Amino acid sequence: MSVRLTAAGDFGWFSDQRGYRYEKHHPSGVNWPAIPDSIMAIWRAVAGEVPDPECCLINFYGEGARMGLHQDRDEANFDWPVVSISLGDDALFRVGGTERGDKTESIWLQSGDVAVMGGPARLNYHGIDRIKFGSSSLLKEGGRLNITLRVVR
Ligand code: MD6
Ligand code: FE
Repeated sequence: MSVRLTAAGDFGWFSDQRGYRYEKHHPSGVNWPAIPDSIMAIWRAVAGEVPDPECCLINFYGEGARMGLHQDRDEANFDWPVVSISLGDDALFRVGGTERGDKTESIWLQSGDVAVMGGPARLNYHGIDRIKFGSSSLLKEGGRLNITLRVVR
């Protein structure tokens, strides 16, 4: 993983020498800010009849950043979907099945695209192979923001 990240909501995603985990506070000790209403509205429009998200993870991909194939499985209940919002530069998203060796497909995610991984696809492997740096004018200095929403507990 080569992205930079921050978070909003009741939990942020954090990594240090002890590994990756959900944390109630920013490393500085303050609470994460509330998830903005405009982002909550997207969750309510696409996630279905499900609890509100508890984590809004904000990843920034600069030139050359990528994210290796992974499953999102650090949450307590896989009945709830993960919703992902893409902003800025185009990104090549690869998605496979629930086993690491399964066949994969790739699609370009563009600014404004919203992806939902839920139901039988909730635990599918996925990642970002590359971004097309400078393909969008949304962010003045280029790059891509990906916002993911999750129910954690
Ligand atoms: C990204 N997305 O688009 C990485 N996870 O930058 C994810 O890792 C992801 O798009 C769970 C559900 C949807 C996703
Ligand atoms: Fe993911």
